[in-house]
Amino acid sequence: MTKTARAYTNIALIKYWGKKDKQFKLPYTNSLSLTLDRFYTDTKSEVIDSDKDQIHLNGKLLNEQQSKRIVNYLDFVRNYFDFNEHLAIDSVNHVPTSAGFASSASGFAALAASINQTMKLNLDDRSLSILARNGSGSATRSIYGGFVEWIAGNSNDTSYAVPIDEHPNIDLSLLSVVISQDTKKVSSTNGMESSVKTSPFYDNWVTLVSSEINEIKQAIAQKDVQKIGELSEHNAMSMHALTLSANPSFTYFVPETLQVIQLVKSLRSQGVLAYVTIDAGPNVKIICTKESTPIVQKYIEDNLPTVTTVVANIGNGIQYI
Ligand code: 2P0
Repeated sequence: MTKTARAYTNIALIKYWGKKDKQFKLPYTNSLSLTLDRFYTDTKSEVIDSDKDQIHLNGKLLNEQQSKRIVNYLDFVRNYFDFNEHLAIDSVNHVPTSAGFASSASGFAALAASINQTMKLNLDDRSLSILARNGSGSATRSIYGGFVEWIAGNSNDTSYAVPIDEHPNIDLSLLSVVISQDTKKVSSTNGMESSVKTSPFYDNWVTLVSSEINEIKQAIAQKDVQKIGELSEHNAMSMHALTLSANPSFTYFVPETLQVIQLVKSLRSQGVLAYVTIDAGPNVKIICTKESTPIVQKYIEDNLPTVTTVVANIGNGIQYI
């Protein structure tokens, strides 16, 4: 009996936004994330006597169209590791869309870990992060817990995640503010491609990220949550500036996104520790401390009654259950 592989989602503090190689999902820059404890994917797999893979997601058998991305990934893995067997995959997402997080990071990290076990590939964590990257870029980082850096590299073998501090003793929580659960109009893959090709600021982004990665690693070592927050917020705003400066321009922000940003700035002017980060969607994540979390949560909910909030803390790397 193979065990269930569990992977947690992660939030990028210094973001991945742009591929220099689409086939292997090699990014232009390093990125740095925090793995979260609340949201995860559980995946089991087994070899089946069939010439087709069978994919169950949340208890439901996916049709050909729905399972295309996963089957393409399994084809890649079969080809890469030179095996022919087809697999039954049973994956359960505990990353509710209502929590405002995408499930591709935990989804492909759990899938890679599960295949590693079932096919007895004996991959170490580094190779597992390489395998997860070929499913989705952000999945590279979900192999490890805590603070994780994805080294961009320049080939399939040199682009992988490394743990910075898997169990940091730091007073940092993340408040997720859920504004909309609608599917985004521009996927991350298309959004980053358009930013790379058409934003006049893309080269500046690459330069900025390399310095912000070094600065945030220092702030993590010093357990300086305020500095981590300042760098994360600036990096997120710079990423979203790439969407606004693309041609044609686009944005993931909706009016409430800007309202949350204003509320956080107002709290900060009152001395409350709170900084925003925003991924490729309208929802806002707020970096807080234990002390500031309930204050921020109440202030946001009082001022914006239509949003919901969820608190997450620092999570672990891949587990087998
Ligand atoms: C990140 N995001 O670093 C960035 C920040 C969204 C904004 O990685 O094309 O689903 O599968 O590699 O990983 C989301 O993009 O994209 C993402 P692909 P992915 O977390």
